[in-house]
Amino acid sequence: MTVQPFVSPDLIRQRFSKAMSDMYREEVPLYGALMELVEQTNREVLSREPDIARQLANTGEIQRLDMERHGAIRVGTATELATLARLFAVMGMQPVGYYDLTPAGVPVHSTAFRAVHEAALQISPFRVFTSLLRLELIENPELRSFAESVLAQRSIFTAAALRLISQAETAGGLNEAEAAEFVLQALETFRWHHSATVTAAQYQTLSAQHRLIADVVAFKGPHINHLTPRTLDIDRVQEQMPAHGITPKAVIEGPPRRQCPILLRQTSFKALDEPIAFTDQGSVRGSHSARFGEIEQRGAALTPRGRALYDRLLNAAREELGDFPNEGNAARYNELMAQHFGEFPDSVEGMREQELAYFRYFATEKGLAAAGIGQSSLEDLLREGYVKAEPLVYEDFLPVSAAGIFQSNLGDAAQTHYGEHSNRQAFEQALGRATIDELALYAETQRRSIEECLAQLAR
Ligand code: OOG
Ligand code: NI
Repeated sequence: MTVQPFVSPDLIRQRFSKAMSDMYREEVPLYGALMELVEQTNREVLSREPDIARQLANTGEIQRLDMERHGAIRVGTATELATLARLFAVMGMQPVGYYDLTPAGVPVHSTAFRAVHEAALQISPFRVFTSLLRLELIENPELRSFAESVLAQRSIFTAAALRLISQAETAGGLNEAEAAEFVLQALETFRWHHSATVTAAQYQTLSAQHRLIADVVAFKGPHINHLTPRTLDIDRVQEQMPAHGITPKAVIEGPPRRQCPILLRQTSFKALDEPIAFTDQGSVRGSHSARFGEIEQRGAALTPRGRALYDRLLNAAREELGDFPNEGNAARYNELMAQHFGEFPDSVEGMREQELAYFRYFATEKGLAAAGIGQSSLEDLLREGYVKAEPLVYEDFLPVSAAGIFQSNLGDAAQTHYGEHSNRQAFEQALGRATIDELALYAETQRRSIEECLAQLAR
């Protein structure tokens, strides 16, 4: 008997990300239009700005840029979330971070499934922002138990997907044929369904409580609600969207435009109204909007100190604005953001000296050619040009931004105020494991890069 080797989880994730993108492109043509616009803009930026091209080549990000994307889903039960964690684990994706969306009036809490090691991220940085509906926040007991009973009846995974997950867990991996089948079966969980699992009236009741509750409860599964490509110039894409038949939300979420991008900037276009058949209607008569488009620009991952500064400046700008950013106050918001963020150093050196961001260190050609520098300190090596620091890219999400993305798709009517807030413990209990601290991951990557760089120069 010949032993068939396992396909690496990183390659399964890379294939799954591609399969998901192909499916979404077919189902939502505007996503295809957005992808083209992003690709074209990225090409322009790379030829216009040799420094950016050089930096991305140094860090290797240039190779992952075209396949870089994140998606988002929302699930209804602990079992669904825990099984998703197992499904994503087959593709080398772990739950990183905890996001509480209740302050923004969205009754969910979330994590991001993603690869955690820089080498794995390089093969495929695919991430899925995954939210769990907090049914305990539905005050009406009848509605809550109705939602629970509807969710209890559905199974969001195919039998073959469940079998392959168990197989991967017990055998330690999947061979080529199993991996190919796994990608196809896993995809089914995220597919759009044109028919709901409830009547039109039940849908209305759920939706009246919160549109998000209807989106999770009334369907057969957690349809992927957007897929987000990474752009190198989000302002340019935002500006060009209308000419391509795409209407963006009023403001770009995250930090303002800078020389040295930090964290994550995002913008989205409104969810599409799509025809849906309810269980008491023969033909397609109702409609539901859930699926939208989004783009993102990624910058440096911030240290706890950098993040505290970011949060302080963002809060100050929003406080001064006195309202959620919207069409009416967008210009003022951008002004306030630029003004407040003037305090945040906008150079690699400034951010490094003040320990605001994480970096990866690379031995330069000059460093590799020099002899007898093995004992020098990192600071000396940097000063002499033997080592170069490049910002470590932020791989995660931002709660205030995520809230803005949710809101822009739910409409202003969705502003509910929940008494209860963050409950990481309940989330992790549902998940069946702890979420990983993203800051520890960045610190580890930075430490490994210093070690490798010094080892290289000592040789
Ligand atoms: C997720 C919204 C958040 C992001 O990129 O921050 C998000 C959702 O609507 O399910 O996608
Ligand atoms: Ni998103």
